[in-house]
Amino acid sequence: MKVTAIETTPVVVALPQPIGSALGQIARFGCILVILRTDQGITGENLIFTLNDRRTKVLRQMVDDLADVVVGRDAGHIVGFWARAWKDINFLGHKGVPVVGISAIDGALWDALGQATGLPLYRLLGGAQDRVPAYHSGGLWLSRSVDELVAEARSFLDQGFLAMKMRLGKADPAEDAARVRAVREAVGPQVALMADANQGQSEAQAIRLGRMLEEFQLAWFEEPLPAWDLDGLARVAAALDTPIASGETEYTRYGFRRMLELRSADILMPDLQRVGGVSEFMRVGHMAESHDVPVSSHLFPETSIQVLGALSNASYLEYMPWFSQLYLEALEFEGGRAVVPERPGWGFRFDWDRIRRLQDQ
Ligand code: SMN
Ligand code: MG
Repeated sequence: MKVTAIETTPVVVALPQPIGSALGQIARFGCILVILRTDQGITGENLIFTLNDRRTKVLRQMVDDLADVVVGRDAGHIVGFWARAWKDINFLGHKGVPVVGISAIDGALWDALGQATGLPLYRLLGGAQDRVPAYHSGGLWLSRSVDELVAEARSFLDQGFLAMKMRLGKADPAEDAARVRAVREAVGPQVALMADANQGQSEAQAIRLGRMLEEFQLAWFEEPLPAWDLDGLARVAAALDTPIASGETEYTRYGFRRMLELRSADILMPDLQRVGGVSEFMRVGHMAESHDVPVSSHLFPETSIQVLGALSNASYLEYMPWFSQLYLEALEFEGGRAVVPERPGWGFRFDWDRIRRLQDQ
């Protein structure tokens, strides 16, 4: 089976209302849908995006421009594609947009392989489990009042979730601590509660805030420091009992290798779009396994579930429903765990009728 074309199509997905985080306000997403065509009529799909539809054209151009690395080649030689593309992007750099381009095509190749073999990716990748614990991440924003936080946390429990994530980043750490206290009291001691600072703290602030939060038994304290400060993160991790989760802003095996060497985080959180796709997520997952470090996913629940289903050190799937409306199928949950689809490839296909309606808006 040979790759005949890579096609990209943009679509903007708007949130019902803007949300606040330490990354700033988020109102919409600029998505690039990737379709990989083959001479057998089989297609592979994938999705990448930018926050607030900013600089989306650059992502699209990167994917379009990498097509010549894969078109005309064997669609099953995914490792070969990755190695060629890695060499090809050397001059532009081995982080950022070039790696997102590789991720986009890598994921589409894996989906095409799944479609061709009839197997879900988690089975093609080895298969570890068909259920993955999931936490609700689509709420508890910094922009919510304490009353809204409590109501939203309860609604997640009513939906059957046993784990959820809130955001940190108020100017006064005592206010962050009060908000965590309110949510912890609303959900009780059994629920896994995560808190994400979205890189908004200095090392001293992170240690002080982390100490204030120890009593709430967080499942993890996420991305306290700017993503480039892996040494500082290691010191924060050493200073606190609460586990540190990080990695959504890190790239490839080389970035995660450094994190593991430094012991920057207790839980790694690769993001399928930044890590380098399915191939690199698996490499990072296995490398983390050799350090007895668990991995969680970042965004993209419909696709990330297949890689977590293939790793014995998978911790939580981040359930963020932002792009769910783009797919024909919906994720299913049972007892707080997401069900890994047994359908081919990702197990989720784009809903082109819905996508065309969004493009016309
Ligand atoms: C996050 C990522 C992207 C946009 C907003 C918030 C957050 C997460 O870091 O982990 O979900
Ligand atoms: Mg995060």
